[in-house]
Amino acid sequence: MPPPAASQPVGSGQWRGEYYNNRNLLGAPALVRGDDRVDFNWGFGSPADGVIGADNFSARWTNTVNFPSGLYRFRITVDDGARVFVNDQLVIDAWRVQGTTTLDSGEIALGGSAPLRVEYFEDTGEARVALTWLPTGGAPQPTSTPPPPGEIWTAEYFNNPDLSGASALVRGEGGAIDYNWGTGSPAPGIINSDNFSARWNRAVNFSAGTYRFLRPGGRRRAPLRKRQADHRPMATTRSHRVRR
Ligand SMILES: [Ca+2]
Ligand SMILES: [Ca+2]
Repeated sequence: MPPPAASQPVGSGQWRGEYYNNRNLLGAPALVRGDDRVDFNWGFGSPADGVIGADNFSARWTNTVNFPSGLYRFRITVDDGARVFVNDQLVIDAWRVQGTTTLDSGEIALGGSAPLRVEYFEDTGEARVALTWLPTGGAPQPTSTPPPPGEIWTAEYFNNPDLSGASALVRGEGGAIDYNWGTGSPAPGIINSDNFSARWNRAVNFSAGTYRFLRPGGRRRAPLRKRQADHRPMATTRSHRVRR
């Protein structure tokens, strides 16, 4: 029979640390406590004198961490073995008897909160484990990018009816695409009153579903079936062509 688990409070934001007096996370933990970081160098000692042995023990740490959208790389430095899970996916497998070893994950796209889990075991001799992560500086996934503040359209105007060549004017425009220029120009002195064209682009957040795009006052309707089933923002660009 394992001894009753010792339990200490796990604070908000802390890692929940479960410690076992065996190498395989078996049975009930002998100790549960909050740890501020997964960053320990116990040397020849124990994580908890009198409760956990100095050899042949294991531990599991779990936490939920909020990540700004982007690409990340996780790194474990460990003696002896460890596994790292992000979103319940194994991203580093270093589960073996070994002296101090450092291993990196591949690039992982994250945005918002993600469950993290580290599993660790000590064979004999010295014991240490440290988890870190860093943004890789890679471009965030387009599907995780929120729309720009103020929901600004990028408007490009062309002095031809075909959106061809370089635009004659590019400007940000807030609000709806809802203009009545009459016999005038969208930008007198820059854009003609006739034979011009324009394109508006903007990222829009859509909840999952099917949408119909309507032209106010027009009879044409263009259905768009949203292909994504999750709730992440969808980056989309829609071209709206105007001839007058
Ligand atoms: Ca040891
Ligand atoms: Ca060791």
